[in-house]
Amino acid sequence: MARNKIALIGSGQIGGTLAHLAGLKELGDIVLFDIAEGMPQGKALDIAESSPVDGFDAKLAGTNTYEAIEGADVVIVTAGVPRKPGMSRDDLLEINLKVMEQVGAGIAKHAPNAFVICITNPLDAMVWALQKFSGLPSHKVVGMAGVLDSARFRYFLADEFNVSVEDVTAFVLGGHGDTMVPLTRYSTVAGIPLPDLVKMGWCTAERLEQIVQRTRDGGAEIVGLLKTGSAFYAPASSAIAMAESYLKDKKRVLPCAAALNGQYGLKNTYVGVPVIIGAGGVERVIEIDMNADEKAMFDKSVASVDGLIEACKKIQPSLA
Ligand code: A3D
Repeated sequence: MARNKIALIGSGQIGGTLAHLAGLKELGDIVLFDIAEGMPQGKALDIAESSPVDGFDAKLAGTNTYEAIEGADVVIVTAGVPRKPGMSRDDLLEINLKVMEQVGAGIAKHAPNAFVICITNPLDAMVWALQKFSGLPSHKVVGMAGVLDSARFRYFLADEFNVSVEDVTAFVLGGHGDTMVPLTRYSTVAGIPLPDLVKMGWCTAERLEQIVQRTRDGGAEIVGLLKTGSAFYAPASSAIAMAESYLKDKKRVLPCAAALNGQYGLKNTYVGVPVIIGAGGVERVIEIDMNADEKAMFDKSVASVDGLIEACKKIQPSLA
């Protein structure tokens, strides 16, 4: 059986890390695409030269032409510009919308059967636009944000409670950004929900709220420290988990920005919700029960995503 083919559109900080991880995990052959000449070729060669040391077999190629992604099984999109200190994700909208138009056309022409994972910010609006520009079925185009946001939440909780990250599950809903909705009720340490841990005296409700806020600000915290760009290791790991679930038909339940067609009472939009990812792409959107507070936070988050989608339609009327 031939190896899977993974195309990475954008070979910057996240793209390079994705290529390295996909190689280490032997997910398939890897094509790094970028508009910068020489850079994807250089990264591909560098990672290929690490393969004898780490013991993985994968062909790596760098390219500046879309022909090279022909027939890709998975396409992960990071093309565009990242945030600099002081910039919000939304400041990136206009520049990255143009990039999504080019990328969408390239995917439609050369990899129409791929499972597409978008990472470019502002995430929910960009994945919505990429699906429109590419014309691929909406269950094959998904956005990465919730896996990263919940990983941050899990890491902070594990650190606070001094337990293994493996035993912390966490649940984050809504758009990627300041309005994301970390759901404490559905987040657990070895199955014990966080509100119960507060009752058991593991931490105070105030401390838990601080951790929730740090999760919401998790991206900005890294931008502030790095100064020259945004997070890339954890975002890459998160997208690889989604790609792996698709390629191996693992049917993992992961929070992703998914197209809603009536679920949660919403249509024609992309919002972070729990989904099952398997060989069929997004095989199911899971509709969870929310209490009044959670629903209010979710609605606020949806409204902020809707605002960005409307802004995209103004910039690019063909999307309306
Ligand atoms: P960076 O290292 O700048 O890489 C982006 C790459 O895209 C660069 O190499 C550019 O040359 C390339 N590029 C620009 N325009 C095009 C084009 N038209 N076609 C192909 N390639 C192009 O950024 P990064 O890898 O750090 O981040 C990439 C994106 O991910 C940014 O939009 C970030 O804001 C976003 N991001 C999202 C998350 C989420 O959780 C959703 C987290 C971190 C970063």
